[in-house]
Amino acid sequence: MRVVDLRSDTVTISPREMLETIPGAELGDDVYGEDCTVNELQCLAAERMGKETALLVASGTMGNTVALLAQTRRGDEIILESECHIYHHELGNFASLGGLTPRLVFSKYGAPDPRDVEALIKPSAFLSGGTALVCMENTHNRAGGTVLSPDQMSTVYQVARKHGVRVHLDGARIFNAAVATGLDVKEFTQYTDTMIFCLSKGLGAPIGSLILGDEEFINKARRVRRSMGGGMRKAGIIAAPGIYALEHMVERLREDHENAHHLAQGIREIPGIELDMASVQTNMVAFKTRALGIPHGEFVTALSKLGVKISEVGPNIRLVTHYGINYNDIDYAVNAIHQAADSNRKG
Ligand code: TLP
Repeated sequence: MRVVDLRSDTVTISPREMLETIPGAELGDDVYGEDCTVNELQCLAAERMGKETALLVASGTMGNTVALLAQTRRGDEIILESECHIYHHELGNFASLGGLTPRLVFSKYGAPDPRDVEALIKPSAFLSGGTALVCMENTHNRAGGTVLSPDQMSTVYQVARKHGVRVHLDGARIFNAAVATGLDVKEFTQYTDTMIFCLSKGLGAPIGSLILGDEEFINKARRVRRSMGGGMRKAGIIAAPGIYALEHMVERLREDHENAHHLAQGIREIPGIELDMASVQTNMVAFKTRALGIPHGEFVTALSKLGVKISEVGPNIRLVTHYGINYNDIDYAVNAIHQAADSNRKG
């Protein structure tokens, strides 16, 4: 049976040309800082993001965790958007490994109101840790891949700065935000002190994420990474496809966005499917089937029987477009969704 996998952009199979960069990669021991290919990737990433320096880590989760631990102390508070990945999908590392207390700020499309952020900022005192960090996520996964505009990021950043609080960006999919708006990625990243982005999502690399910030922060991050067993040796085999991803895979994200839009258009009229077109801004389509009377888990199973893999993320069903998915696959998925919805009505 034909299978169209829309569970996540993390399932992307890297292009052959990308994987062919691996055998020729110049390698060295990266714990000694001697892997030329890793160093090249880190320089390239820092340059693209307009940050002083960068550090390669195994995953986005490791990147966020290392970044949080490298700039906070146990007992500190961090301000998180209530639906963010760090809070929902990273197994509470900020608490269990970092000893941090989350203070949540609510939003509709992932962009917190700076006044709500300001209201949560606490000075450090004897009775409480005080706010060490404000985090943002762009694009915002659980909101449906929505973009925080540079203006929205800027207002939160200004509020944090006013109170001497640092800002971290979970920019796992920050290039999707840049491509969707036609802006240089630095327009976004100028409004954060530290950040991560992922190579292994829409950019299609097999492994890896980068942490970025100034030298002092990255030196601390290197220590935390090492303590977690994340000091990798000949990591150039990860970095080589990462360089290819940065050089060849960014602009094509546009295709994923067009496919997601086409998908959303194809299913938005199905009676009982609740899909907010305003949330369809990048490579994700999120909807609910409550009004159809089908629990999300059952809808996911029904679709998989029709050859379309989708997932349940938070309060939504989520479909994600990515490299390897074409217009034809989207039509196939649209048909399957119509079929599953129709058979439920008849049944
Ligand atoms: N997100 C995954 C799942 O964990 C939900 C996905 O399929 O979307 N930040 C954001 C905003 C993310 O969406 C993810 C992955 C991460 C961090 C973590 O990256 P990895 O999976 O590399 O640890």
